[in-house]
Amino acid sequence: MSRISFDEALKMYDMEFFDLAQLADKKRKELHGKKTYFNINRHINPTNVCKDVCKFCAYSASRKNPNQYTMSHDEIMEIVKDIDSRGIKEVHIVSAHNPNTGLEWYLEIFKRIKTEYPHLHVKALTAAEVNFLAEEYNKSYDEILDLMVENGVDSMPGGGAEIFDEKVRDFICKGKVTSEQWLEIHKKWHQRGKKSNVTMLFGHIENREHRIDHMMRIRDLQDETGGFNCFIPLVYQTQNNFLNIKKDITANEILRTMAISRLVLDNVPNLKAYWVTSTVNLALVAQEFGANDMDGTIEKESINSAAGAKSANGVVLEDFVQLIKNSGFIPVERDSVYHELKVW
Ligand code: V47
Repeated sequence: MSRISFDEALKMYDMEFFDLAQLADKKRKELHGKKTYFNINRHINPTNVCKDVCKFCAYSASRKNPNQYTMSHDEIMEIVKDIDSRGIKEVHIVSAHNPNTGLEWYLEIFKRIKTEYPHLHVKALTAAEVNFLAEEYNKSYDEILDLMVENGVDSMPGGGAEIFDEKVRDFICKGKVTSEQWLEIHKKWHQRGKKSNVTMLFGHIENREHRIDHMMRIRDLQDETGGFNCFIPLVYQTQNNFLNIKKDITANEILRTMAISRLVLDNVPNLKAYWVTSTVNLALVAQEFGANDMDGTIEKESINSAAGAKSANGVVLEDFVQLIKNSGFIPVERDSVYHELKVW
């Protein structure tokens, strides 16, 4: 089958809803059957002090959130000790762009975790953080990426992709990593034989064309490197931020976007329904619209919950598994780079 073009993808938004679902489901079944992946993970957000001023962000302490915090390494290690004792396998570490800590503070987090808990998978530093660290400490991307590898980062999360269209990007997060830089950083990471994810923030001021353009730019890089494991459409959360979007995107539009991304991104193996931003119920429905991954149990989440998502305390593993089963899919625990660990 030939590849879906920009225009064809755009037209898919006008398809009959369930015909679109069926097309995406066919692709999902070819790739994954009825399996839905998840992992047992914990998010840690070590600081919310941020030099940047993204309009959509409610987490950053420099804007609407006056409660600044920066964790000490000992505090972080206390969390890691606790999660390791409970069998959690991945720590997903995302910080704000804190100009007060020094580069070593960031690197020491990974080094200490990897030294004391070498079996834990460290997923850390978005391309936005990599760009911030490179600019702040006068380093090249290559130097920062090498330091990440040396200090124990295993894979990169997909944060900071927002919307690649330059006009929209400039409006919602001017000054942060540009689209070109974001893609360059991931390309360099993939060239080191490492894997990463890629996100898209939607449901704010962008339109359908911007979303398709975003998907196309991902598809192009993936053709070159093959390094993306997963595409994660993040539904914009409306509270406590400066974008001031009063109207929530509809469930219909979210599911259409998920389905179209499953079809356009024919070279990205996994599509994540990130329950944090879509709600658990819609994430379960998204399984019928091409999604084959539900992220994980998460435990603590600060970035999206600051903007209104009901995710501050994660989900209970047994409930999560049962929900996937009840919706007619097979819950499969995976590791951070999509090796299957256990069929639940
Ligand atoms: O890049 C910030 C987003 C992202 C809001 O790689 C918001 O597996 C919605 O990237 N509404 C960080 N989203 C989280 C992230 C992520 C999450 C889970 C899994 C992975 C992965 C990556 O959160 C940011 C930004 O796009 N974000 N504010 C908001 N108001």
